[in-house]
Amino acid sequence: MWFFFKIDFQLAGNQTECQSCLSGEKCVRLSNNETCCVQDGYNPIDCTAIHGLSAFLPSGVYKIKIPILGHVTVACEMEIDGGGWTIFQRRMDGSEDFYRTWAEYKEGFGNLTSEFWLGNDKLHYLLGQGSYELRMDMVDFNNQTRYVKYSSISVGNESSKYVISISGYSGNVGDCFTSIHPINNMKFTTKDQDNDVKSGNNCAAQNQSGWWHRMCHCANPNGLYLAGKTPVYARGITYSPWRTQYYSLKTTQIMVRRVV
Ligand SMILES: [Ca+2]
Repeated sequence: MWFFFKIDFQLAGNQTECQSCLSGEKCVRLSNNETCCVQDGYNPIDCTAIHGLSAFLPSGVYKIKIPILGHVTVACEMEIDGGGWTIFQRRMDGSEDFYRTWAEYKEGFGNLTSEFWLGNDKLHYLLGQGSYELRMDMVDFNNQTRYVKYSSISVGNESSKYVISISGYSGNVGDCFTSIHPINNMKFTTKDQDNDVKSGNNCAAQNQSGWWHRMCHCANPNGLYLAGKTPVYARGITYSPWRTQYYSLKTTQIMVRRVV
Protein backbone atom coordinates (compact mmCIF):
# COMPACT_ATOMS: atom_id res chain seq x y z
CA MET A 1 0.00 0.00 0.00
CA TRP A 2 2.77 2.47 0.92
CA PHE A 3 5.85 2.68 -1.24
CA PHE A 4 9.21 3.55 0.19
CA PHE A 5 10.40 5.93 -2.43
CA LYS A 6 12.53 9.02 -2.68
CA ILE A 7 13.65 11.26 -5.44
CA ASP A 8 17.32 10.98 -6.19
CA PHE A 9 18.33 13.79 -8.48
CA GLN A 10 20.73 11.87 -10.67
CA LEU A 11 21.50 13.31 -14.05
CA ALA A 12 19.92 11.18 -16.71
CA GLY A 13 22.54 9.40 -18.78
CA ASN A 14 21.13 10.57 -22.03
CA GLN A 15 20.09 14.21 -22.11
CA THR A 16 18.01 13.59 -25.22
CA GLU A 17 15.56 11.62 -23.08
CA CYS A 18 14.11 14.96 -21.98
CA GLN A 19 12.77 16.66 -25.04
CA SER A 20 11.70 19.95 -23.53
CA CYS A 21 14.20 21.08 -20.86
CA LEU A 22 14.80 24.85 -20.77
CA SER A 23 18.19 26.48 -20.24
CA GLY A 24 19.04 26.33 -16.51
CA GLU A 25 17.19 23.03 -16.24
CA LYS A 26 18.71 19.60 -16.05
CA CYS A 27 17.31 16.33 -17.22
CA VAL A 28 17.09 14.09 -14.13
CA ARG A 29 16.15 10.52 -13.57
CA LEU A 30 13.74 9.74 -10.74
CA SER A 31 13.92 6.56 -8.67
CA ASN A 32 11.08 5.07 -10.69
CA ASN A 33 13.22 5.47 -13.82
CA GLU A 34 11.17 8.30 -15.28
CA THR A 35 13.03 11.35 -16.45
CA CYS A 36 11.96 14.95 -16.15
CA CYS A 37 13.33 18.50 -16.26
CA VAL A 38 14.10 20.27 -12.98
CA GLN A 39 15.88 23.52 -12.17
CA ASP A 40 19.54 23.01 -11.34
CA GLY A 41 19.83 22.48 -7.56
CA TYR A 42 16.08 22.09 -7.23
CA ASN A 43 14.71 21.03 -3.83
CA PRO A 44 10.97 20.29 -3.60
CA ILE A 45 9.36 22.29 -0.77
CA ASP A 46 6.43 19.91 -0.25
CA CYS A 47 4.54 17.01 -1.83
CA THR A 48 2.69 19.48 -4.05
CA ALA A 49 6.01 20.36 -5.70
CA ILE A 50 6.96 16.68 -6.09
CA HIS A 51 3.58 15.94 -7.64
CA GLY A 52 4.23 18.84 -10.00
CA LEU A 53 7.35 17.08 -11.34
CA SER A 54 5.31 14.15 -12.53
CA ALA A 55 1.66 13.37 -11.89
CA PHE A 56 2.57 9.69 -12.09
CA LEU A 57 4.79 9.61 -9.00
CA PRO A 58 3.26 7.22 -6.45
CA SER A 59 2.23 7.83 -2.86
CA GLY A 60 5.13 7.17 -0.51
CA VAL A 61 8.03 8.66 1.41
CA TYR A 62 9.98 11.54 -0.15
CA LYS A 63 12.58 14.09 0.92
CA ILE A 64 11.68 17.79 0.84
CA LYS A 65 13.47 20.96 1.98
CA ILE A 66 11.70 23.53 4.14
CA PRO A 67 12.87 26.78 5.77
CA ILE A 68 14.94 26.65 9.00
CA LEU A 69 14.72 22.85 9.25
CA GLY A 70 16.35 21.94 5.92
CA HIS A 71 15.81 18.45 4.55
CA VAL A 72 12.80 16.66 6.01
CA THR A 73 11.43 13.24 5.09
CA VAL A 74 7.67 13.23 4.59
CA ALA A 75 4.88 10.95 3.41
CA CYS A 76 3.08 12.09 0.25
CA GLU A 77 -0.44 11.16 -0.85
CA MET A 78 -0.44 11.23 -4.64
CA GLU A 79 -3.79 9.66 -5.53
CA ILE A 80 -6.64 11.00 -3.37
CA ASP A 81 -8.41 14.10 -4.68
CA GLY A 82 -5.79 14.87 -7.34
CA GLY A 83 -2.71 14.10 -5.19
CA GLY A 84 0.11 16.42 -4.10
CA TRP A 85 -0.76 16.15 -0.39
CA THR A 86 1.82 16.23 2.42
CA ILE A 87 0.49 13.98 5.20
CA PHE A 88 0.96 15.14 8.80
CA GLN A 89 -1.11 12.56 10.71
CA ARG A 90 -2.08 8.95 10.13
CA ARG A 91 -3.77 6.27 12.25
CA MET A 92 -4.33 2.80 10.84
CA ASP A 93 -3.66 -0.02 13.30
CA GLY A 94 -2.92 1.29 16.79
CA SER A 95 0.78 0.53 16.46
CA GLU A 96 1.91 3.94 17.75
CA ASP A 97 1.37 5.63 21.12
CA PHE A 98 -0.14 9.10 20.56
CA TYR A 99 -0.46 10.03 24.26
CA ARG A 100 2.74 12.06 24.12
CA THR A 101 4.44 15.13 25.57
CA TRP A 102 4.79 18.65 24.18
CA ALA A 103 8.38 17.91 23.13
CA GLU A 104 7.31 14.76 21.28
CA TYR A 105 4.49 16.53 19.39
CA LYS A 106 6.93 19.36 18.57
CA GLU A 107 9.48 16.96 17.11
CA GLY A 108 7.08 14.40 15.61
CA PHE A 109 6.98 10.63 16.17
CA GLY A 110 6.01 7.32 14.63
CA ASN A 111 6.69 5.66 11.30
CA LEU A 112 5.97 7.48 8.03
CA THR A 113 4.86 4.22 6.41
CA SER A 114 2.26 3.53 9.11
CA GLU A 115 1.14 5.68 12.06
CA PHE A 116 2.79 9.04 12.76
CA TRP A 117 2.57 12.70 13.71
CA LEU A 118 4.85 14.74 11.43
CA GLY A 119 5.70 17.28 14.15
CA ASN A 120 4.42 20.74 15.02
CA ASP A 121 7.62 22.58 14.05
CA LYS A 122 7.65 20.90 10.64
CA LEU A 123 3.98 21.69 10.17
CA HIS A 124 4.54 25.34 11.07
CA TYR A 125 7.46 25.85 8.67
CA LEU A 126 5.84 23.79 5.92
CA LEU A 127 2.63 25.83 5.99
CA GLY A 128 4.60 29.07 6.13
CA GLN A 129 5.72 28.51 2.54
CA GLY A 130 2.44 29.49 0.90
CA SER A 131 -1.33 29.09 1.01
CA TYR A 132 -2.41 25.59 2.00
CA GLU A 133 -5.65 23.62 2.16
CA LEU A 134 -6.33 20.68 4.50
CA ARG A 135 -8.10 17.36 4.00
CA MET A 136 -8.90 14.67 6.56
CA ASP A 137 -10.00 11.20 5.44
CA MET A 138 -11.61 8.71 7.83
CA VAL A 139 -12.63 5.06 7.67
CA ASP A 140 -14.74 3.13 10.19
CA PHE A 141 -14.73 -0.61 10.90
CA ASN A 142 -17.50 -1.17 8.33
CA ASN A 143 -15.10 0.34 5.78
CA GLN A 144 -17.37 3.33 5.32
CA THR A 145 -15.45 6.50 4.44
CA ARG A 146 -15.94 10.20 5.12
CA TYR A 147 -13.83 13.30 4.54
CA VAL A 148 -13.68 16.97 5.40
CA LYS A 149 -11.75 19.67 3.59
CA TYR A 150 -10.79 23.23 4.56
CA SER A 151 -9.66 25.73 1.97
CA SER A 152 -7.22 27.52 4.31
CA ILE A 153 -4.91 26.24 7.07
CA SER A 154 -1.93 27.73 8.91
CA VAL A 155 -0.17 26.94 12.18
CA GLY A 156 1.83 29.40 14.28
CA ASN A 157 5.28 28.83 15.80
CA GLU A 158 6.08 27.34 19.18
CA SER A 159 5.90 30.68 21.01
CA SER A 160 2.31 31.02 19.75
CA LYS A 161 1.72 27.47 21.08
CA TYR A 162 1.18 26.40 17.47
CA VAL A 163 -2.09 28.31 17.22
CA ILE A 164 -4.15 27.06 14.27
CA SER A 165 -6.10 29.12 11.73
CA ILE A 166 -8.53 27.07 9.67
CA SER A 167 -11.53 28.00 7.51
CA GLY A 168 -13.48 27.12 4.38
CA TYR A 169 -15.24 23.84 5.24
CA SER A 170 -16.53 21.33 2.68
CA GLY A 171 -16.97 17.55 2.86
CA ASN A 172 -19.48 14.73 3.29
CA VAL A 173 -19.70 14.68 7.08
CA GLY A 174 -20.28 17.41 9.69
CA ASP A 175 -17.77 20.20 10.25
CA CYS A 176 -15.74 19.50 13.40
CA PHE A 177 -13.00 22.06 12.91
CA THR A 178 -14.84 25.35 12.40
CA SER A 179 -18.34 24.62 13.71
CA ILE A 180 -18.81 22.26 16.69
CA HIS A 181 -16.14 22.88 19.38
CA PRO A 182 -14.11 24.59 16.62
CA ILE A 183 -10.35 24.24 16.72
CA ASN A 184 -9.92 27.52 14.82
CA ASN A 185 -7.72 29.90 16.87
CA MET A 186 -6.93 27.16 19.39
CA LYS A 187 -3.45 26.51 20.76
CA PHE A 188 -2.02 23.01 20.90
CA THR A 189 -2.45 21.11 24.18
CA THR A 190 -0.52 18.06 25.42
CA LYS A 191 -0.67 16.22 28.72
CA ASP A 192 2.18 18.36 30.03
CA GLN A 193 1.06 21.71 28.55
CA ASP A 194 -2.51 22.94 29.06
CA ASN A 195 -3.35 25.60 26.45
CA ASP A 196 -7.04 24.77 26.01
CA VAL A 197 -9.89 27.01 27.16
CA LYS A 198 -11.35 24.57 29.69
CA SER A 199 -10.43 25.88 33.13
CA GLY A 200 -9.41 23.39 35.77
CA ASN A 201 -8.87 20.53 33.30
CA ASN A 202 -6.24 19.59 30.76
CA CYS A 203 -8.19 18.31 27.74
CA ALA A 204 -5.21 16.33 26.42
CA ALA A 205 -4.86 14.48 29.71
CA GLN A 206 -8.61 14.02 29.99
CA ASN A 207 -8.90 12.67 26.43
CA GLN A 208 -5.52 10.89 26.15
CA SER A 209 -4.28 12.79 23.12
CA GLY A 210 -2.42 15.87 21.92
CA TRP A 211 -4.56 18.26 19.88
CA TRP A 212 -5.87 21.78 19.34
CA HIS A 213 -8.41 21.18 22.10
CA ARG A 214 -11.06 23.78 22.98
CA MET A 215 -13.24 22.43 25.81
CA CYS A 216 -12.59 19.82 24.74
CA HIS A 217 -13.21 18.47 21.24
CA CYS A 218 -15.53 17.42 18.44
CA ALA A 219 -12.86 15.18 16.87
CA ASN A 220 -9.97 13.44 18.61
CA PRO A 221 -7.76 12.04 15.80
CA ASN A 222 -4.81 11.51 18.16
CA GLY A 223 -6.88 9.63 20.76
CA LEU A 224 -6.61 6.04 21.91
CA TYR A 225 -6.92 3.25 19.32
CA LEU A 226 -10.05 1.68 20.84
CA ALA A 227 -11.17 -0.02 17.59
CA GLY A 228 -14.87 0.65 17.08
CA LYS A 229 -17.73 0.93 19.57
CA THR A 230 -16.57 1.69 23.09
CA PRO A 231 -18.15 2.63 26.42
CA VAL A 232 -15.26 5.08 26.91
CA TYR A 233 -16.42 8.64 26.19
CA ALA A 234 -14.34 10.88 23.87
CA ARG A 235 -10.95 9.23 24.42
CA GLY A 236 -10.90 7.14 21.25
CA ILE A 237 -10.18 8.33 17.71
CA THR A 238 -13.56 10.01 17.58
CA TYR A 239 -15.39 12.15 15.04
CA SER A 240 -18.64 12.94 16.83
CA PRO A 241 -20.91 14.15 13.95
CA TRP A 242 -20.33 10.82 12.22
CA ARG A 243 -19.90 8.01 14.78
CA THR A 244 -20.35 9.88 18.11
CA GLN A 245 -17.85 10.13 20.98
CA TYR A 246 -18.42 6.40 21.70
CA TYR A 247 -16.80 5.07 18.51
CA SER A 248 -13.09 4.92 17.70
CA LEU A 249 -12.34 5.02 13.96
CA LYS A 250 -10.22 2.52 12.04
CA THR A 251 -8.10 4.96 10.04
CA THR A 252 -7.55 8.69 9.81
CA GLN A 253 -5.24 10.65 7.54
CA ILE A 254 -4.79 14.41 7.75
CA MET A 255 -2.85 16.20 5.04
CA VAL A 256 -2.16 19.57 3.46
CA ARG A 257 -1.69 20.73 -0.11
CA ARG A 258 -0.30 24.04 -1.37
CA VAL A 259 -2.85 26.01 -3.33
CA VAL A 260 -1.05 26.98 -6.52
CA1 LIG B 1 -7.42 23.70 30.59
